[in-house]
Amino acid sequence: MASSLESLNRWVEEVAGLTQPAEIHWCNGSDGESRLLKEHMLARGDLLELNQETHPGCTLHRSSPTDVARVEHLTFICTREREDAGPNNPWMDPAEAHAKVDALFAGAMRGRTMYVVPYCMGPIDSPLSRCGVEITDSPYVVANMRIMTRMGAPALSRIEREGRFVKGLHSTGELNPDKRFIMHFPEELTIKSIGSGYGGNALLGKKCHALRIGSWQARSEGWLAEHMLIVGIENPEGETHYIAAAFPSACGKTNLAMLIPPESYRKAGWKVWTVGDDICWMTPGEDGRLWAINPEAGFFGVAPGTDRTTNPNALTTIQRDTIYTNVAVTSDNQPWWEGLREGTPVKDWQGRDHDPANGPAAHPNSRFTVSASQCPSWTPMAEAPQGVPISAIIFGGRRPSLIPLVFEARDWSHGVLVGAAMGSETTAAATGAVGVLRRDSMAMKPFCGYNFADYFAHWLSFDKPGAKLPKIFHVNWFRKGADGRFLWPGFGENLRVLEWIIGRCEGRTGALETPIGLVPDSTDIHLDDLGLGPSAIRELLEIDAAGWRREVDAIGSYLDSFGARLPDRLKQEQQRIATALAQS
Ligand code: SAT
Ligand code: MN
Repeated sequence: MASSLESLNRWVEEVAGLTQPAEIHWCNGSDGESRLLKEHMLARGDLLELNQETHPGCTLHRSSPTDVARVEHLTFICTREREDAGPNNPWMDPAEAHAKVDALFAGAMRGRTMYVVPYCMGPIDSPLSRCGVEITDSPYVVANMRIMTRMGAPALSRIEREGRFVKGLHSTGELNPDKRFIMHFPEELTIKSIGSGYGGNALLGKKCHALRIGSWQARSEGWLAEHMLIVGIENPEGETHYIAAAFPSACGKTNLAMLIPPESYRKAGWKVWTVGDDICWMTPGEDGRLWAINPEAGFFGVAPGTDRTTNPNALTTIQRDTIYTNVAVTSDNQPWWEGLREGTPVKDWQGRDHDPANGPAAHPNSRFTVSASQCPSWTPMAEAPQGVPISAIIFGGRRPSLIPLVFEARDWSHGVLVGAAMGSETTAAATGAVGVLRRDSMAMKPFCGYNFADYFAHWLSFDKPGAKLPKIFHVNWFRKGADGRFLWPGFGENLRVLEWIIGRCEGRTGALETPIGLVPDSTDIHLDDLGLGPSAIRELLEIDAAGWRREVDAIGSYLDSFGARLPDRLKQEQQRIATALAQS
């Protein structure tokens, strides 16, 4: 099956000419195709079968030990003008980048099958969705793309109808970190990725298309492509508010998206609905509100820490038909990771006999890939072509000190500053040091496909007459006390914070004005039956003026690093807060 779209056929031929595959397979996404692919991978050892009694349909993939996470230093934005990529991105001249990777792609698929994977990001019939085609020589990538996107014949039909698609070329190459590049050409709507088979580097629909190229498309078309979960909170009156929340990788987006309400809330009738756990595309609707879709169809979640106590919905979701990557296994071949209370690992993520001297049994960035529809809290609204209306946007990161449990921005401009100023400790989702505080604006530092200064301006541009924008909040679940322990219990209890946020959106809950924004008084937020002492509550909600003066100075220096392209309004917001703090 080739395509009726000439430009697609031509590109596939061109790529085949360069990479020299033994054969070409156009993926139709059918069950039969998927079964054959799985058998092929099991035969080759790309996949290992897990315990089919406890985990029917589940398999394990062990990646190359040097290929376990995103590689930000090898991920380039290749725009004609360096300034368009901004100081937030590694940049390479497009001609140089093409020459560099094309040399690596030459003959790279010899002896391999080249898969042509048409996919749609978002519900197949949604005007907010966008399509792409990934060419890859990795059957593991094909299997993951089938779970993570709407892949196959319906996507190809849409592409043929629309005549446009994002081109993504991928090869695992030699899996050599010295010959690994993830190149983005936003002006050509093209991605070229070689030398890695890992998630965000290789499943090109995800970070490469839905965020880096997507953010570029969004800017020119007037929408937002964001690193956000989408969750619906239904109150006892049966009204559902949808919230979009940006946290860096491995900071709890999946847990928040699948939250199970605490007992007393459940009894009162609160419900939580999962729309997405990682990416959100938002567009202003005719009513002035922002309407959001989850462009993905599955979860590519972090396994470690996932347990019946922390995220029971996720654990149920991944009980069947799941691809596990780099987890450990028990003696009866069940998947295992740190934080999972049941079971004992006997083989580590590299397949060695487990020895704690070698480090954790599961890789800290080990993952599960699973269809979102298997999640007990999944809502059919995730398939709604018009998306869901967003009531609140939340920003947050891992901040052990200073940042209170929750605060609300005064207005949209202040909210954009709050997002731009986000900081978080780094995690194992990317290679490099873990636990280092860095600025990660809107959790998009690794994912914004253009200059952050222009991105902030784009965010500000949504504030126009007739707009009914969501309120913007900042949360911090990761605050630690003097003893180094987390002050906040997190997980299901986070609903208490969401309840306050929804109350603010409906205008029925109080807040105190402070120089940094609106903060709940301990009586505004429902904490009394939580067992936290009054001093912990005070610490979680207090504003340390001296600490904040230093923070706002640091935010000022960060904003200055974007030079003259930074919108004045952001700097004015920062100065307004600095002045208010100086007077407090
Ligand atoms: O980039 S991945 O898709 O591998 C996961 C993440 O870091 O959010
Ligand atoms: Mn992510």
